[in-house]
Amino acid sequence: MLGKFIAIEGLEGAGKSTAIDIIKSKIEAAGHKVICTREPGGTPMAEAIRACVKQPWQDEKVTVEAELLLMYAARAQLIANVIKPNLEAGTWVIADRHDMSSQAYQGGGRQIPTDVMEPLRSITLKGFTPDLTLYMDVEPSVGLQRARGRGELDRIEIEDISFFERTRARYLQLCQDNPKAKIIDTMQDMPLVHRDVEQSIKDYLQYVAQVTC
Ligand code: Z5A
Repeated sequence: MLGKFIAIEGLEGAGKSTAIDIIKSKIEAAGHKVICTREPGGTPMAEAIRACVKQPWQDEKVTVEAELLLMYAARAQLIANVIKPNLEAGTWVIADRHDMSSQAYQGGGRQIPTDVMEPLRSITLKGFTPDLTLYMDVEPSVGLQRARGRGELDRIEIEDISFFERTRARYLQLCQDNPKAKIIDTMQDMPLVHRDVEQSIKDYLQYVAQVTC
């Protein structure tokens, strides 16, 4: 692929939105065209799936299997219609969440076994992975307090703290096993978080410049 695919991951309230703004402006300043995506979502069909996944369904129980399948359906649409065509055209793509979210939330939080998830990952991704993942790490109690300050909660945000603790633990484990993932400590004051995000993207841009010349 000519463009690069950068995924930003983390629990709610981790500060992904601000990190994405910083990263986008640094990459553009280096002369690359950039688009941003969000998951679930990012195409008309995937946005409809997002609305479906986030809303409470009153008396109908949303099964963990349905939630899992919807996440991968939305991802398949986004990869085929937006991410890959843009990367092939040389545009860089910054993703607000990607597959690591499913591994952490559905695999860790919902405790879906890896042998159930792997076939879905394989069908959907076909080996496609981010060139760089920045995981914005936050303790669940801190992140949820930040996120909940914003108002109404969606179907996943109302889960209890142990769900988010399992999700965070899985994120940390996935980052340890992935040499292309970097952890940013977002419990620091904002200027320090922004400094670390800037440094990570500066290092990555330098690395790309070296390997392409
Ligand atoms: N989900 C899933 O289960 N499986 C999947 O495969 C995928 C997703 C792809 C998407 O919701 C939901 O779907 C999400 C995971 C699940 N559910 N939950 N729960 P979303 O897209 O609506 O929500 P989000 O991705 O979690 O976004 P968010 O809550 O907006 O998080 P954020 O973008 O990281 O937060 P922020 O807006 O940048 O920051 C939140 C506030 O904290 C803001 O006021 C900041 O100014 C403040 N903040 C940020 N950093 C700091 C620091 N360092 N100090 C002080 N204050 C800070």
